[in-house]
Amino acid sequence: MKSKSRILREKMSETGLAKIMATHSPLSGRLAMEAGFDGLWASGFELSALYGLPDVSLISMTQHLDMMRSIVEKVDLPVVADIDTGFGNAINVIHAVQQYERAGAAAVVIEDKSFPKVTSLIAGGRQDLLRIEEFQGKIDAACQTRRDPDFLVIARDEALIAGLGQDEALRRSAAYEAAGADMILIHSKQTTPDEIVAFSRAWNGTVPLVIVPTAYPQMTDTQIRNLGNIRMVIYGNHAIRASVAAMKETFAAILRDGGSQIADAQIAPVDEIFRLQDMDQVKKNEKKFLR
Ligand code: SPV
Ligand code: MG
Repeated sequence: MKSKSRILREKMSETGLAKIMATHSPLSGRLAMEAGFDGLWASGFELSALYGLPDVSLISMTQHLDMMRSIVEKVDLPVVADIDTGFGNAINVIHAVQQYERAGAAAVVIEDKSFPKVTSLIAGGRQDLLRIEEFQGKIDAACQTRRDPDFLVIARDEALIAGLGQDEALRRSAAYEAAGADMILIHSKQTTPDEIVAFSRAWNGTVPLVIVPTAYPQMTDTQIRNLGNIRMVIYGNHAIRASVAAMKETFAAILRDGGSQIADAQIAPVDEIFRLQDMDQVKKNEKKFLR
């Protein structure tokens, strides 16, 4: 049987661009699969938000791993695990990669921030990056730890997020490729794609790029493909934002209308939740086994 890492690699080479949706639960993962996404992003931001916490290294590795494991068990798609800084230094990375690979992740993304990190898209955030050599050690440790050679180690370059400019971003990405990274995630919080387009055009490394176009949503799949060296796009927090918008609307409507009579028609029917819970299988099993 093909590993999920192999499936993800093949998806990128066959289609040219893997489309990955963020998840914070098996339920949102299943909805992303049914919508047609190629893979899932086990997002630290989404899980932090689910717990009502800021994304500043407060969620433990165990919490995130448990969530990812429950997604892997329920959803038949490759999962790209957002392991932040790797939960510490290269020693922590070794442990994390062992755990995440064993739990069924297809890839890990490790970012070059110092621990504890600060969420990338916040205005005026404290963005301290590691020395390049130190982060190279973490990438090397991740590569040497994986058991499946197809398991993807993706280095996340936060130089643009930290305001260090394109030259530093290119220097870092080249160093991370030299350390063994299979792909480079280049992140930007500019509200236009210009910075990412410029980086992509200037990138002369051999490994492909990953982007997370949250701050610049105007960038289309076609524009991404046309750049030629981006093989993965992660829709980084759309599951949690869609949920928040839907819940706010429904809760307000129920209070405003003095009951759920109007809201009821606008939300998923209970039968749809039964379907997502696989209740039909429970019924079949009852018939078969309850004697
Ligand atoms: C996440 O979804 O946890 C990410 C993407 O790392 S971002 O929040 O844009 O940094
Ligand atoms: Mg994250």
